[in-house]
Amino acid sequence: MEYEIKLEELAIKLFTIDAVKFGDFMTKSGLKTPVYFDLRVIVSYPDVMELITFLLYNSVRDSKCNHLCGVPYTALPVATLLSVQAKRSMLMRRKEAKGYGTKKMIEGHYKAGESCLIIEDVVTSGSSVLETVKDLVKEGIKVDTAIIILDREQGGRQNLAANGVEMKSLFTMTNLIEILVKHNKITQEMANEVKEYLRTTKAPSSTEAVDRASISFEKRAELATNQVAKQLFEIIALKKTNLCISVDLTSTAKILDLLEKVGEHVCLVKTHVDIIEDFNSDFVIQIKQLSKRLNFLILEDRKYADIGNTVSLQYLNGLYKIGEWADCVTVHSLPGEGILKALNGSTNGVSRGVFLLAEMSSEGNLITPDYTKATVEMAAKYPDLITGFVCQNKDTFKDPGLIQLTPGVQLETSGDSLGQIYNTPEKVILDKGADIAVVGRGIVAAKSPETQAVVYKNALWKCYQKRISGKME
Ligand code: 5BU
Repeated sequence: MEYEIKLEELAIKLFTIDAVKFGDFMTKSGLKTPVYFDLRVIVSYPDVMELITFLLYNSVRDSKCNHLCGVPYTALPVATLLSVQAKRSMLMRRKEAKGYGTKKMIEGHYKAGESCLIIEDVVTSGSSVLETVKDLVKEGIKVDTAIIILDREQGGRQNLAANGVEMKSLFTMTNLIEILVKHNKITQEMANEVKEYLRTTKAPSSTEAVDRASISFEKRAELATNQVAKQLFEIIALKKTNLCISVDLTSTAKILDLLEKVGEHVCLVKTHVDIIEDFNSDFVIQIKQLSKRLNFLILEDRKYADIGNTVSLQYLNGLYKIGEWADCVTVHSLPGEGILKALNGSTNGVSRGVFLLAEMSSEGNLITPDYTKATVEMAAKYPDLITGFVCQNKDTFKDPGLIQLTPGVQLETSGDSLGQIYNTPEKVILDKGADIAVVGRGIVAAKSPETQAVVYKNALWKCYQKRISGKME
């Protein structure tokens, strides 16, 4: 109750000090608006600052975040007061990088893998919040919540949600206006005019999305929520290779012989266990030993596509008992969420990993943009299980803690006679946003697979380095 009373008190005060004005105004972008906010003035009113701190305090206290960060400049003093009161560390984002020394955008003491709560005054499109989020995420800091004084209800909430940031606000514009009408500060007619304006004027969809492709693999390891993704990012960074070999061979001896030669150059080995003619338990022991010795993970490209119950049987039983040796598997989203529910969990205490198929490399495949979008949305509900997506495009997903695995890679673009489409390492890493490139016949069918693996490894790594250095033409 005290909270409600104080909230109304704040609304009236904001009106009284002209932080909220009604009439005919022009926005920065030249649009007409009947309501105008300028919260920069609040610093001159200690009672208003105190009220805002009081009202935001609980959200900060209840958050598990390591740090707070105010969006420059208006929210900085508010964040400072909250930081002191909640005894929570504050970070500061620079508006411009320093011209000398380190190009640091975030000031304060922090470590990659820590989390940060965003504080902001007014959100219209959400782009200012996202600029701050972007710089924090680049440092490996997780951001999932933004606390706002006023939500203008013009699309900011949706834009933030699309970037994985939940917005909590003291007021929405509608509810602020209702309070002001109740206290006879504005007429019902004015309230209706504002409501009509809100109904018809939306902020454009924000383009300030976090660019996962510009973040280093070391930092992304800290942002991963699935243990297999974290491990894979770490292996990639340590071995300096984002090459996955697809060992599409039909005898265990040939597979083991190939891996002995190329294992040190790859981060991931992709198998199709059902094409092996002499599969046996000794093969499993040997490939696991190789994976430990040469430090790579194993992805069984099983492409599960059945109802949850069948998939859980296929995963743990039968001849192959895939769940016992594969670090991760590929899964279709086609059957719906049941398939993820079936796989969610761990085997013998070890976290499982799933690469969900969001797109395919083959010509004429029936996956549509809506299917891809629904697949990414489905994955968001299983942060502990999803390692990443098998996909072909950078825009398919945004979360920097997930991995883009892209098959269909060869040094020369072409295809095969059965619909496979190939892209070069440059194209998949620099244009298409791949984190790991899958190469099968490009290496396996080469005269010297070992030499060719090194060629692919170096080409892919060079592109990755170029990508994170930001020097793309
Ligand atoms: P290739 O020899 O480099 O063409 O082998 C590509 C591998 O990736 C092969 O094992 C396919 O089953 C796998 N693959 C693919 O090529 N395209 C896709 O969209 C998916 C998997 Br999903």
